[in-house]
Amino acid sequence: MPDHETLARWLLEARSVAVLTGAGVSAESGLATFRDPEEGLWAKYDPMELATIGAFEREPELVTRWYHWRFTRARDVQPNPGHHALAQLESFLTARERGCSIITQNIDGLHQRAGSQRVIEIHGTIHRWRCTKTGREKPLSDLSFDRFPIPSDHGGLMRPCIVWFGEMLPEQALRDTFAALERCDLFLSVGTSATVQPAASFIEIARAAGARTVEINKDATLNTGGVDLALRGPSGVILPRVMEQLDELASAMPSGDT
Ligand code: BJW
Repeated sequence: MPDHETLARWLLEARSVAVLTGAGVSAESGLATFRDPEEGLWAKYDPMELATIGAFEREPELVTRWYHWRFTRARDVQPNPGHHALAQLESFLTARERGCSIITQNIDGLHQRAGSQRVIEIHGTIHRWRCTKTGREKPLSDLSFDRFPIPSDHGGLMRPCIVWFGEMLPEQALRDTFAALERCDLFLSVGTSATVQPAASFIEIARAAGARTVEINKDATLNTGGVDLALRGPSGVILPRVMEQLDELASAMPSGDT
């Protein structure tokens, strides 16, 4: 049986699905991943000079300009067929009273723009910024980017609500993630290199809870050896194909059986 059909069958059987996504899911929208050796952001820029609180404190103007540029990139691209297929999967499962959570490391908001409702943003979002003094948040649309860095109303600076290296993940997002991992009987890892903790270990938690594990990725990763099924290729091609197969299987079943 082809792998995408196996996955469609597992999706049909699943009571609750957790999907971990990474930068690879947004690559086909035109956003660079982090660790691609040629095109990845970290091939061109040093993460320690941009994605840490120390970097922001040393060079607030540079770091603010960099994240403003990242925001304009995210704003100017569109969700791709992979994002749309995941939104479709959520609707499919929700209509059958089954669980579906997208746990994303991406800060770009593209899952939500594709229509996904239950998205847990474990590395935060570029669309909200907060004051370094009070922690008070504002949507990015309320900020004017006419000077860099951006002063807050309370004598601090505005920084993006994203998780930099060495920072804790948002508490509520972590709680929601662990609940989804404990609950799921099918775990999909899509478009992530599985190198950044703690997200890279979520697959172990799902596996320990008894879930089947699947990886969809363009390249092999640290997770590939241990998964029950690995589908190799672009998520914007594989996910729509899986959804097509899932719809076919569901429509071939007697009503009430899906
Ligand atoms: C396709 C595709 C297509 C391409 N289709 N696929 C335990 C051990 C060791 C270290 C640590 C540890 N615990 C914590 C750490 C430190 C650190 C860490 O993990 N470091 C590692 C690098 C070793 N973790 C942290 O600091 C985290 N905080 C934390 O744990 O707090 C507790 C703590 C505090 C202090 C000390 C100890 C513990 C926070 C991590 C925050 C990560 N932030 C970033 C930057 C955000 C801001 C920004 O965007 O600029 O988040 S790093 C960057 O990596 C970004 C991503 O979300 C994250 C993951 O990357 P992702 O998504 O996997 O992208 P890539 O590029 O790596 O992979 C893309 C994949 O897609 C590839 O496989 C491609 O092949 C594939 N692909 N096109 C399908 N079309």
